[in-house]
Amino acid sequence: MRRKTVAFSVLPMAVCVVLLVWIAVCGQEQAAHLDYPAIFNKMDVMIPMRDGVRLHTEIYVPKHISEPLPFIFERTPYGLHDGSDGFTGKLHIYDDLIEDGYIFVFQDIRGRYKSEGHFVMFRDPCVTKDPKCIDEGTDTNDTIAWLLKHIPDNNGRVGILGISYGGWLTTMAILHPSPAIRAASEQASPADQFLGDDFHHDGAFRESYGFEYSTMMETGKTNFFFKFSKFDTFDWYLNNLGPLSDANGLYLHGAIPTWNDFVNHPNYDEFWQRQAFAPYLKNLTLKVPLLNVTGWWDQEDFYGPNKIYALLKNRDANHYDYLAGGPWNHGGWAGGTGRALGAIDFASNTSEYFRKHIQAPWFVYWLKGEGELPFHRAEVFQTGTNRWETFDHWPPRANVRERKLYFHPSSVLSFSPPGRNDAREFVSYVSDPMHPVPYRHRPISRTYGPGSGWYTWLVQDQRFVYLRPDVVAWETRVLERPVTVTGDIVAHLYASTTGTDSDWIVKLIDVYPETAPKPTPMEGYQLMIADEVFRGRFRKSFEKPEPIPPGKVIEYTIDLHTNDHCFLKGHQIMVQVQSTWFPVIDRNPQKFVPNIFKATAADFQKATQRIYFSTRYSSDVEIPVVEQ
Ligand code: PG9
Repeated sequence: MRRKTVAFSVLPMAVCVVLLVWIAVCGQEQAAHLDYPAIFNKMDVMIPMRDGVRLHTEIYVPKHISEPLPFIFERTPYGLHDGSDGFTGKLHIYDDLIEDGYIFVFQDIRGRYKSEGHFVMFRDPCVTKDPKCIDEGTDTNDTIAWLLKHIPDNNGRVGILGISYGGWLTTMAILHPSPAIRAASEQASPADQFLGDDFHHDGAFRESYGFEYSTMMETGKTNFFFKFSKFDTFDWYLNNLGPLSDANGLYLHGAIPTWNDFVNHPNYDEFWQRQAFAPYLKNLTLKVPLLNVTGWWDQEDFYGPNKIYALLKNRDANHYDYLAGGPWNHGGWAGGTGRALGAIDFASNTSEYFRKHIQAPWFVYWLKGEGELPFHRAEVFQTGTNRWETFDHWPPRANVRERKLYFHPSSVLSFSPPGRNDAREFVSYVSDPMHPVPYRHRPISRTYGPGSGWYTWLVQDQRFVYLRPDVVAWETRVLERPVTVTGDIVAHLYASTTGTDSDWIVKLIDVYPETAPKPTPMEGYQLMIADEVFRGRFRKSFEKPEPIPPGKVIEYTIDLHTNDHCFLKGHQIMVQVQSTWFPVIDRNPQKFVPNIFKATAADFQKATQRIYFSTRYSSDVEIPVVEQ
């Protein structure tokens, strides 16, 4: 089917606000969209599931069909939000698929918006053979069975996809997929809410996100935005909320189930392990081709898609496991051009490229049998050089050498290990939970909202905290040749604290040159390339936290995840270390308490931190360097 009519209508901002994951792209570029009512007939139906609960579903069937068509099926907890033309705003992100010819299906999941039933955040998958057991996979399969029977002119094939919560729904659906599912694309699906996605990173609680997301989803059937009494939520979380133990008493009154789960499951117990994908995916042989999609600066679910790809690739005899990665924030590939993120310009339209040259041909091949078999396992965009690369193995093995960037005295970072002359063995700073380091520029407006800095905080210039007394840094000399980092990055931190618990945050940064004759905002810019927090109590086990012996030097291995970035000639590589990142990460009291959600104001204390770089305790960041 060819594109026939193009109407220059612009997605209204109000729609952007409720679509959440699309908000990142809304308002950045004015997009021209298709004239959907001219292309589709719309059906609005309630589809019965095996337990009788009916799910609200909108079906868009092309008016002019010359051959049976496959379905593209997306499920969501965020509502379908029909525009003034009566058509869902969700169609806007599918323009590049629409022109290939599909029947589009959008569904509110159980208990959300116009669907019946009860919403459960991350409903567990059925593990029994009980035919009445329901989960997100059975709801997907029941809907597909209904569609195949009731919608004429379908070719019997279904492609499922979704971003974030929608990506998680997609991953759930491939555990026991209907045979009609012939292609799936999880995009930014969380994989583990304790180790790396929305709610915790390495056991550290994502306070502002956890609070705002759980209240948004569980206050009613539709999205609710918590009303802060202050614009600067840094101030609100620090002074109005204070310790997490006051949240229920002051604001939530026990009414938000997911918040209560946070409080009752402070460790990586069975509750979190059951929700994580590793137990389900590590032994799964993929029956469905899967395109995993990840953004290098995804502020919500970067861990997830990379983990799902990695869990599946080892048993992938069919070659069904694919990865696409690019310079995007959460969902940024789905709309807009992807030419820039915040102040960072990528010199080409990366999101458009993904939609036209990766996503569209991939679905066409599997659902319509047209085009060529997608061959490469991974297609990723290398930032710095700003070019697309393809790989048969990801992370690549050929021409890559693990190298360590060692910390030295006088803030020097270098590939040489510390020598005998390094007299000063450590640098120290005081971490004060009453004066935490902000994770983005203040004022920190609420997470989701028009103009919020949330969507681009990972690319904010880190000079706003550089040289704070509680942020320490190491920097290489000006690079005489480029250093390309492709693959997994790991920090090894030797550190001590005077407290009995502590957070360690490591940021790998590309420092732009200070050279241009005319000042530009990019001169000296400090761009984070990789970052992570590690909660010290979990250094031996995420299940059984232990106090840190005060003053003892301990090695922390911190996974900084994967990337493809070139530090260009003339740039410098920097590492920053700090112990607070507020309010995206809750404040560690720095005194071991059994459950931080129950810590009171009196438990929070200052601590003096030391980061070591001696021959015995040589802290470093290990990077996979591509040999030139
Ligand atoms: N990052 C969102 C989310 C997914 C799953 C659980 C909690 C939050 C989202 O954008 O859907």
